[in-house]
Amino acid sequence: MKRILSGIKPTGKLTLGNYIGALKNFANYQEDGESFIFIADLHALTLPIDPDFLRDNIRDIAAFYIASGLDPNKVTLFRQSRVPQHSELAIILQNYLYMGELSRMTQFKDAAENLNQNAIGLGLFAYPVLMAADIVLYDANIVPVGEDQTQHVEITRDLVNRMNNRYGKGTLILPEAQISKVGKRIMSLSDPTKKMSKSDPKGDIFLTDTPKQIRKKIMSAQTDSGSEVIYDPKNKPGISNLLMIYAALKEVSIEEAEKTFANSMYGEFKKAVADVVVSELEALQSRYEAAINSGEVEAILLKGEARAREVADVCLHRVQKAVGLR
Ligand code: ATP
Ligand code: LTN
Repeated sequence: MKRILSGIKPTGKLTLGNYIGALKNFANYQEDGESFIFIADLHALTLPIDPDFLRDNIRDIAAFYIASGLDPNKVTLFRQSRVPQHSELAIILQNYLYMGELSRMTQFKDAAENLNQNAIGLGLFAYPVLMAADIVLYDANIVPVGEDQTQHVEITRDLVNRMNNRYGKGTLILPEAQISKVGKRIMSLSDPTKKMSKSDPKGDIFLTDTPKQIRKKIMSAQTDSGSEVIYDPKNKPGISNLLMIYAALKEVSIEEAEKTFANSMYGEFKKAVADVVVSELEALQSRYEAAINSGEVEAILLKGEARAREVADVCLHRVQKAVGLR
């Protein structure tokens, strides 16, 4: 049976980008194999974050996992920091990823650019080591993520090949990124040349936004010159982004979405996009409230963590044995 693994860092309020690029897909995979979906709380510490804010974000992601349709009886849901095997394996694996390749990672370069050179934590630099540990620890075959995470899965694959060449085939399982065709990269509504991301909230739609906020943001989203609703990310990034959002939520192809709006003006098109987002997020929010009010989130995580520790021990022991620690 295939193993599926993914996670989200609790660094801020979840966005529509997180939902379309990651969250929404997790539920689709739960019937395809054994899924491990976690909250990457250790990764959230790689940039400065307020402890109470972090705690709130962790709880929110857990509730959104449940709200997005992940069934705790089928999927193992857990906090990364409660499964010490992640840290133990990362300490071993850090010896097999090299300074040169780590310093070329785009996410590191982008984050480091905005920091004082003397205040870049080692954890930020070593982020891919921990992420590789997250993935291989569960012998994951499939890693559903947004497009921006491809490089992290690639470096994990390099590491797996390196370990397997050195210690024998089967020491680690080779994972593969799964990136959804529609919605792999949702852009900011205020600047459609930039990714919508929770750490740069300008132009974001948050999963907790009210219908009024959502409509306002979409109706004032930056669009392009001309009046045709066509998919052309280079020349029409704003309209293309809205088409992408529509297609992803309606689960239709971009071509089908284009056809639907072939005779529409921008205003009419934006209204239709807003309707779809509002209806999807209203339903999601009511399931989110139900999850929080059920009082069961903590128990679900504790159960997931017990299971995750059991599964993780198998790979950790195998690696310890391979390298000579057992
Ligand atoms: P941060 O701003 O803190 O870096 P982020 O909003 O980019 O965070 P992550 O926690 O890094 O989000 O990502 C969680 C998942 O959501 C990843 O699989 C990532 O690829 C996906 N994702 C994030 N933003 C987008 C986006 N704009 N479009 C599609 N997928 C996205
Ligand atoms: N780096 C990812 C979060 C993450 C992750 C993982 C995703 C940490 N470990 C393992 C998939 C598999 C991000 O969302 N920025």
